[in-house]
Amino acid sequence: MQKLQVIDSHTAGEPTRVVIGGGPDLGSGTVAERLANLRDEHDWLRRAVVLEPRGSDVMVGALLLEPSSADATCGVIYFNNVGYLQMCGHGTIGVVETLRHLGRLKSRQVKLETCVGDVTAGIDEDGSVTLRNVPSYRKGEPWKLEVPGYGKFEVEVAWGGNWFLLIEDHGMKLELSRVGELTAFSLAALKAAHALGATEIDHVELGSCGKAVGADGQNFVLCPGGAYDRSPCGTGTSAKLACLYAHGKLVEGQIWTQAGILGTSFRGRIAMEEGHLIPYITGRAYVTAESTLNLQPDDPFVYGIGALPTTSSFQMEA
Ligand code: PYC
Repeated sequence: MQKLQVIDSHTAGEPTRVVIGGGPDLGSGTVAERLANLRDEHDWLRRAVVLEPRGSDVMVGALLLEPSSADATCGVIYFNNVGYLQMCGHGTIGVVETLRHLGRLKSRQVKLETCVGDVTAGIDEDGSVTLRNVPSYRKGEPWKLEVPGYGKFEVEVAWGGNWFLLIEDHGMKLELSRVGELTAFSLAALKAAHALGATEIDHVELGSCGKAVGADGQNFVLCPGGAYDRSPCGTGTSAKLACLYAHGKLVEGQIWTQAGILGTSFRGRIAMEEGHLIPYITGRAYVTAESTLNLQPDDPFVYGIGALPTTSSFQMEA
């Protein structure tokens, strides 16, 4: 029977399941090449790790790899209920906390290879992790998007390691009790943006003032696969910082506290380095379990339940 060793954690409420042993040999090459191999030849691993009954729609998986350069700690591939993520901010904080928990860090500084470039992270005195993300930017100017059934909204598109459609003036309250409405609106907006050819966008970020939760901003982030991010989303916070900078509302070094829908928060700031806007995101992760996943060949759901009428199929219709 095949077995996978995993460590579970959550970062500001959003879970990460790190696969530390038992995965397939993906050969050598860049993380992007090994991701293509995992996706094309071994997608069973993603399904077994994050789908029900072992996982759930909200679970993000992270497969650790041997690094391809000597100065990197490891490579990492992120995945979720419907496929592969290019980067993951909360997941990176979870991976670093997992490596610390396992005693695998030689110093408080970590360099991880991802399929969109190297990211570095440092463990702070209080146990939080500060991630130096990939260069981020807003794509073009804000524009008006007609969302059928809802109206016309000013939107922005930004890269923070994943592609985000950001909407601030949506007129909806960002409250946990309204997750159904927020999800339905986000899916409709995503569908409208895709219909206009912006098919690279895979996350929607609804923003609002964060005063009620003691932050500068609050967000609701819908992930590919239809689950909402329980954390303020590391790549989403990076995209937001890039938009704030483009509006002249954030300067280098200024701290921006970004709360998510649960009211948990990340601290963000930007630095201009070699002409690029680099987001620094600080958050805290907690290890919640160390387990072995058993993959019994006669289990009808050994590779997960793929056809439940969950938010995943909801997303596919969008
Ligand atoms: O923190 O970047 C993030 C993220 C992406 C999807 C879920 N979390």
